[in-house]
Amino acid sequence: MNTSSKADLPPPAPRTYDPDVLAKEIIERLTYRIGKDAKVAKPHDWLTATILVIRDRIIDKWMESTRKTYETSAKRVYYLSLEFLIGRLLRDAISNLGLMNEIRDALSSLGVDLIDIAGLEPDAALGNGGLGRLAACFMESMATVDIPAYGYGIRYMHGLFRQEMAEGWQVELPETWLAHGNPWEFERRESSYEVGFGGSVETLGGYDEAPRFVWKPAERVIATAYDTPVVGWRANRVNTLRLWTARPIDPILLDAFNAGDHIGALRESNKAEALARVLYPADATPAGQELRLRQEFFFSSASLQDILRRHMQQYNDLRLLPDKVSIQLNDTHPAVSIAELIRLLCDIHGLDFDTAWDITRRTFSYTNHTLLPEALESWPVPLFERLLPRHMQIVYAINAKILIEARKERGLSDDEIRKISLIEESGERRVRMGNLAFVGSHSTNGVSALHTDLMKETVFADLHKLYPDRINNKTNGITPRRWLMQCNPRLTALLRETIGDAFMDNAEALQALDRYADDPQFQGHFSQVKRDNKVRLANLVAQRMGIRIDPSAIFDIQIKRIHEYKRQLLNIIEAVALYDQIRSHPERDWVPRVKLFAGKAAPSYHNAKLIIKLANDVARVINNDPAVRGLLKVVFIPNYNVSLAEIMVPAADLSEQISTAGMEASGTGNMKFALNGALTIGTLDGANVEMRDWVGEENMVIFGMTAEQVAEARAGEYNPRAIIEGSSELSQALSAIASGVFSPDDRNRFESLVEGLYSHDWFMVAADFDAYAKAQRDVDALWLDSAAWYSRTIRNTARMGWFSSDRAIRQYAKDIWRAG
Ligand code: T68
Repeated sequence: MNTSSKADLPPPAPRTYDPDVLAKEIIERLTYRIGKDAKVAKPHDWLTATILVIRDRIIDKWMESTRKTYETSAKRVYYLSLEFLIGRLLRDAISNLGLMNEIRDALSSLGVDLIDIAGLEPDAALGNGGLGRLAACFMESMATVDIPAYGYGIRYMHGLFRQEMAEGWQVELPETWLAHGNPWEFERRESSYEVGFGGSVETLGGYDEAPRFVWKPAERVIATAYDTPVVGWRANRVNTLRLWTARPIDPILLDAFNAGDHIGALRESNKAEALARVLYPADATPAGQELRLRQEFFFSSASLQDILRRHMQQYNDLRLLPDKVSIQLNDTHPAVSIAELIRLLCDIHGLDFDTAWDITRRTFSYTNHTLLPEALESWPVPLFERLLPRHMQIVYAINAKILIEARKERGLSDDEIRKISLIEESGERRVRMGNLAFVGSHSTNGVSALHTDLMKETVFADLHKLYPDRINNKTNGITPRRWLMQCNPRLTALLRETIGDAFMDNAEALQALDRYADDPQFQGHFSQVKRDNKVRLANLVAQRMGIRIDPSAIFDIQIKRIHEYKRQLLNIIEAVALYDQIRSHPERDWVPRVKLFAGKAAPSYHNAKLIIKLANDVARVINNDPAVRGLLKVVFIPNYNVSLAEIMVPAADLSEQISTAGMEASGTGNMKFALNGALTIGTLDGANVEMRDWVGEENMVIFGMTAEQVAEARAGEYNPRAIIEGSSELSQALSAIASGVFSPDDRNRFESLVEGLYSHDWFMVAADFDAYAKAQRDVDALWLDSAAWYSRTIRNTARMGWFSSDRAIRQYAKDIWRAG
């Protein structure tokens, strides 16, 4: 058959949305794809069959989107991220296709309940926390606002570990999301690339020619693509999430095998496959492992080869790359891409260094997600050089260019030069990935206004002086599809009845709700929705943990990674102080409260794991003390993930966003809660600051030191001991914890944690404690005035539209990518 006749073939007719047809197709998939008779099919089989039917509807749109990008020569955006914290996809896909009622009816005609089978889908937990979840929200928004985009990452066989509790201690177990296969993805064997490691660099060319460099890697692996379609709202567009898996070049060393070395014969294979085996579970601390650097290079190289192949096939001109391609680096994890693109342009495609450098800078942009010094990635020079010898040369060449320019044209001092160098010289020499990402891009953005300002003053102060136009802000956002419409169908229905459907296409139309904030009837409906969501969570807690919680109490929720800067400890200490107060003053009108926690700690983060144990120990004592009379409960729900968040967020009355000011780059949980009608108790940190600007100071409970005050206290003579001794509530709570009231089996368990507060208290728990406790009593007072409470929480929902990731993506597209 010749190609023109293939191209002339009409595409198959798009699939219909008729429930009867859908039901027939589900049975057809069950029979012919899964090989099961409906009579004996297990719930998992129904799930797979349903996904396959949905997937067909997506494919129609997917091909249309891909074709349109090609035909209009549109610019493509590539989002490179080592993490995509997607969660479940079924409900997202059905709802964005507008197929919810049809699928529900189709399944129920077959005697199958959609909710039941949807609950069997495993979470794709290919991320640690905010950074990975942001990537997932951005993928959905890019499809929604019609930007031709590809996400590139790694198809980890094991995502973030499963957390179990053993007597209140976190235990990590492997997560196996692929155990039942993954019906969403398509393996693309034809999209396979070689990725090298180690070896040496040969220099070629005569004495009167420019040298040419040839990297001869000692090891090579194959990267193979797996594609998952990402459907935008109303299926406007379907984009691709392309995740790489690693395979050996030779699946088995046959000589070794035949010689009887059955294990050794698989060594290469195991080594290759280790690359895509597990997600590193460290949040905000560099993993400091060779395998991590290998993962970073592996997916960077495969992605760039793929991007260049697609570009060359369509345009056959590398100089057009910055006009047709934007590559966004999600933190520094893919920053080695900058050196890899230069290598591919120079060594493979024959461009000179200066041209390659110019193309590279105009193509890349970089998002920074943290200021924590311990989290800024850097690699020891010997390791980098051994694994990536050619890239090490390129890093030195970039460094020379930047530093010579800075010295000659800008007259920078030695000290200033030292700070902008790509190589850290103090102690062991290291490659600074943040500086590489900054200089190799045309844009470096922070994720909230405060974080961006602090970036200019701290980590990138010197680079900012040299390149004053480069740093810009793109405040984070969340997708209102998953984080309102799907996770909170009751509130969505109420909103539609009240203000119509406009908010479903434009979250900022939620503003129309503002005028109902003081309407008693609407408040009644709004509070009933909240109550229903709380009952759902209370049932989950009862089932999973055997703890009864009362839906009429304040549900006070802190869910996020466990980290000292996020100050779960402050919240727990306040619970202990409140416990003391309730017992000492039984005559007062205490407001019933349930403090809920969930979150994972990095397996090597000692204090974070101790904080989890403390939460559990405190919970056990408080929940079983009859003197508390049920007025306070503390619950730590194990194994926090996206699906659990989807149940907890709509059920919150109070959202805890209490990080030490200046430490949380943005936060996105804060946005999810406020959108779903929770009141925020929070510090002026990250995006909380902009939330206050949008929802109004009177509609949040802000407390504590500002970022400036924190910096001053740290630079001056902060004396936490004096502060603790000056606060009777705090010192009593701390001595109860330190003396073993909550850990009778090991009285010294929390001594070190408490001692850390007395001796340095880097995260200013002591400094903020009294303000926090007072703010909590203000919350109690407000709760007792239910009209005042709901008028505030309704205004939160009404005014959070700006925090949609659609807005964030439009800003990236306009200011950074010039796409769409
Ligand atoms: C988070 N960062 C920020 N890092 O902490 C949060 N780090 O304030 C912000 O809202 C969010 O990014 C999105 O911008 C992270 O989640 C990591 O998960 C991480 C993972 C590996 C290494 C370092």
